[in-house]
This record gives sequence, C-alpha cells and structure tokens, in this order.
Amino acid sequence: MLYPIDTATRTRIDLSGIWQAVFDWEDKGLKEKWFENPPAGRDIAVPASWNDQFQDWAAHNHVGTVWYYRDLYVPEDWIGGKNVFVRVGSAMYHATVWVNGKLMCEHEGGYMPFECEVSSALNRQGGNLLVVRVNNTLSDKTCPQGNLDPSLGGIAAWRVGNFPNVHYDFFHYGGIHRPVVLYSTGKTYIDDITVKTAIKGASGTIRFETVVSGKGAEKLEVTVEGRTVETALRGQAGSGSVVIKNCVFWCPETPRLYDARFRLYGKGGKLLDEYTLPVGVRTVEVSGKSILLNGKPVYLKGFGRHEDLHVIGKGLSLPWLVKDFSIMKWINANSFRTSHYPYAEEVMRMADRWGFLVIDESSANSLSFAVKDMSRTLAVHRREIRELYQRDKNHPSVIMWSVSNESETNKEQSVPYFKTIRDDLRKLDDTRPITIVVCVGQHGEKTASMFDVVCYNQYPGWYSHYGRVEKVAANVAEHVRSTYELFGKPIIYTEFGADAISGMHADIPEMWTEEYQKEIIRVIIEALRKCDCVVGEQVWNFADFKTGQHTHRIVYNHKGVFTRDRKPKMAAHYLRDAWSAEGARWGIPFEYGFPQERRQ
Ligand code: GCB
Repeated sequence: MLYPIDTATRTRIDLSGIWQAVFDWEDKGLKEKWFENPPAGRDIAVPASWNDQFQDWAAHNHVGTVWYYRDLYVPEDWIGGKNVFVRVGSAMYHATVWVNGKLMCEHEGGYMPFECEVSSALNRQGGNLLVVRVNNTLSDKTCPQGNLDPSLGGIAAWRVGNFPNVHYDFFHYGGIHRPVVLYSTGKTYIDDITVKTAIKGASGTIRFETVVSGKGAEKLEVTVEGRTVETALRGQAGSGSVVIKNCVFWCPETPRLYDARFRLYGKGGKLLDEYTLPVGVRTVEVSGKSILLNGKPVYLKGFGRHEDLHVIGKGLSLPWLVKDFSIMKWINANSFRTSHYPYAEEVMRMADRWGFLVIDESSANSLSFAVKDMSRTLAVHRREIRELYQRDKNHPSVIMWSVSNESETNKEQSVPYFKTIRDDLRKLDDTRPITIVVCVGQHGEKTASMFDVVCYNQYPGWYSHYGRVEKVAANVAEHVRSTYELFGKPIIYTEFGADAISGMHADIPEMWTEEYQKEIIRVIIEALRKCDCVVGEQVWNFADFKTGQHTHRIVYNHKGVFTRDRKPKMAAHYLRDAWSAEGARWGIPFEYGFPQERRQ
C-alpha cells in the first residue's frame, strides 16, 4: 500500500478536521445501525485521541467504542472514471468503515494504515456519509494484549490495578490517531513498489519491483537523476534497475534521497499513473561485533520515544513532529526506536529526510506467555509484521526491525512464537537485521540468540541500586559482558535512565532530581563506551509521557530528558555534549556517529 501523494494522476483530499463523535457507552450502535444514521454527536478533532479533548472524565477514561462520522464530498470527475480510496493512517484498536451505510472495510491493530476502495458506494447526487467505528478494547487475544488476568502472574500481574488496565507503561489512548485521506487513482494504477539498493565502489544501484492493478498497462518507466529506464510489463509486474554513478550514499551525515519517478503507460502512450518515491541508496549488515552502514561501522546515539502529546494524545501533529526532529538534531542524536509500536508514516518520511537511523518496532509490547492460547495474538502479530514491512520497506531510515519489546522471552512458549515471527520477516526482507528488545538477558532469556542484534533494556540506579550511582558502572559492564557471552551479538542499550521531576534539584544527586538523572545517564554511557560489542546508546526516554494511573507514576513517566512540552532537563545538555563531535573525546572508533579511538 503506497503512501498517498499528489501526482499528475493522483489527487489526495485530507479529511483532517472537526468530525462528529458519539461515545457508545453501552455498545449498542451496531444493533441500532448507527452506521446508517448516527445519533447527534459532539465535535471532535481528527487526528487525535478522544481522551483529552473534553472536560469529561468518562470520555477521558473510556475504553470501548466511539463512532466518528462526517460528510464526504467527492469531485464530480472522480465518480465513474477513477478509483476512490478512503485511507485511515491508524485507529486504535479495531476499526470499521462505512460509506452511505455500506460496509467498506474492517481493520484490527492500532498502528497500521488501512484503506478501502469506496467508488461503488459513492453518491453522485451530493454529500456522502463516512462513518468509522473505533473500539480500543484489548484482551488476551489482541496484539498488544490488555485486560489480562493478574492471577496469570509474570507480566500480567505487572502493576496490578493500573488504570486503564494495560500491563505496560504508557497511557491506553483510543481514537483515530493518524490522518484520514480520500484519494483517487486511475482505473489502472501502480499498486506497489519495492526498492532494494546496493553499492559498489562509488556507484549505487536501485532495483525496483512494481505491481500494477487494473487492465491495459503496457509500459513502465522509471526516471532517476534524469536517466530513464523502460520496463516491459510481465503480466501485472515490472522490475528493473537504475545505476547512479558517483552516488551519495544515504547516512545520517548525508541523508541524500533520489526521487525515483515511476510512470505507467497504456495504449498509444497514454499516461495511466505516476508515482514518485524518494530513495536512499544504502546497505545495512551485521558483521561480528558491528553494524555496518554502507560497509562502515555505525554507533547509534538517541532515544526510545513515544507518540504522546498534551490534548492530542497519540494523534499526529505536524508542528510537534518538526519540533521533535529539530530537538533531536540539536542534541546530536542520530537514531531512535519506534518504542513500542510503529509510528506514523509521516515520522518515517521525516527520518528519511533528516537522516535518522530507525529501529522499527512492532506493537507486540510486553506479551504474556502465561496466556494459554496465543494463536490469535500470533495471527494478529504476523499480519502486523507483514503490514509493517509493506508500509516501511522502502524507507532508508529503517535499518532494523524489532519484533517485540520486553515480552516474556524467558518462557519456553516464546521460542516457537518468535521463531515464526522472525522467519516471516526474514522471508519478506533479506536486506535488514532483525532484533528483539529484552530485559532479562541474565535470567533465562530464550529468544535473543535467534536475532541479529540484541537490544537490551536495563535500569541500574533506578529499578535497582537506588541512589547508588557509584555501583552502576560495574553493574552495566557485567550485564554487557554476560549478555555478549550468552548471545555473541552486537548489543544496543535501548533503554536506561531515571525519572527526574523537572525543576527538582539536589547538590548531592538523589533520585527524582535532574542531577541524579544526568549522573545515571552519564555513568552508563561511559561504561557502555568501554565495551566493544556495544553499538548504540538510546536513552529512555526522549520526553516525559503519560501513563496509566497508579501510585508508581506521577501522571507521567518522568524519564524524559525533555519534559512533555519539550523543555530540556539537565541530562539533555549533558547528552548534547556527549553526542557531539567533541564527545568523541570519550572515544569510539566509528565511522558514523563518532570518529575516534575507543578509550580503553
Ligand atoms: C521499560 C519499558 C518501558 C517503560 C520503562 C520504565 O523497561 O520498556 O516501556 O516505560 O521500562 O520507565 O519503567
């Protein structure tokens, strides 16, 4: 499914704006056929979570169904002559779409786009009714899971009573979180493009495969840097390659994107479709203790993050997106992980343009393997992995897939489960490493050896060694040593840090103060840089983020090095220095990231 853009043959209408919402407290809308004739609603902004838009506790805490609707006007010339799609960037968690009372499509999974072809349901006479039913209820059969029975123990018993009842550490928002767009293509159009890139000396090769939908296409042309390659179509497929001499390879320092313009022609040279894809030419591989980007070792500096904002919740906000990327450049980060779910496509496109290396994570966060029958969760997870690959396969910024964060991978049942997921992904993509994020490396971790890189989360100085800054370095060194000994894979520290309440200070660093957070981050970074199997440091978290209600959290998780409204804490200034070119005085022999010798 290609990201919708405007071209000579495609038009996109953004349906972001004020819609109507009906909170279905008793979940009776389906029975009463609200999709044909919804009751009077209240104004609601799309995209955004429903939770924080109103002065209304019930809406804030609502886990269940909300009906969204609005009028839809379609340009006259789209009716009949065009394919018209409604595409939802994401809706949390289960969504159903109707146009003029006709069922169009359903989708499960809170973080993936889905679309339906609605031409046949459109009304030539005027306005159309678009209705989307969204339900954010999680169970032991969804991915991620939620509402687990704490008597299962383990992860299911994490922070019992957390409200809403999810066993992970971020607020369970609901709603239409990413833009809804209406777009048109011709009847025959380019349905899919896959690019893979290779480098040899100074040249780069872009290999492409396309899938065409509809009848009558005869020729496909691809133009890159003024050079056009013609491809005869075999059935509905066309493939070929373009070579760029003196190619600027994509990397954080030079995130050069080459526009590849695909043009599909029919009889008599009629232009049927046009699509432009920005392509970064780069390679990624794991070799020994290193991750190689374009053949050179790379060191990741950055964050685990969240999609989380005041009022908007998990909704996409473009000004905040630009601000966050500006801040990440300011602090000299070169990477982030889409913890703990796939982020908006707009984020991935920005990462391509700004040169961030992304660990692209699935929404399988904190899976409990005490749940007896995991088959449904596995099926949803497998589908999400296919959708994720399909959506993000062409982003040069995506250097690695992460199949899960902190699931119960110390349980036997997790082994066949994650082997299936890994094998699926490997079949789809032979160009990127795959990882899993674990936190139990020394306590019976059973899956990490199946993956190319081990991502490791550890909180000495916070969840252990309270206040004992002086104990932390040795502890980290020991964890790295034993983790490498067990798995023999490069390690990225994908989480470490400490909560700090902005404005709380102490001369002798104590827990919850900005000084303490900075010190913990500093000693861990210094310890990590002494370990040659460590290829990245990603602090938890970029910014404070909202959590469920519990005595363990003060509204937010305060491990952000920025506040939720993006004001820097002391740690941010430390990191800006540690991640600068100057920061290389702490020595790391990496071509990308830092240029100097590793300190012994
Ligand atoms: C973790 C989780 C993350 C939490 C973090 C914390 O290990 O992966 O979701 O927010 O710890 O702060 O406790």
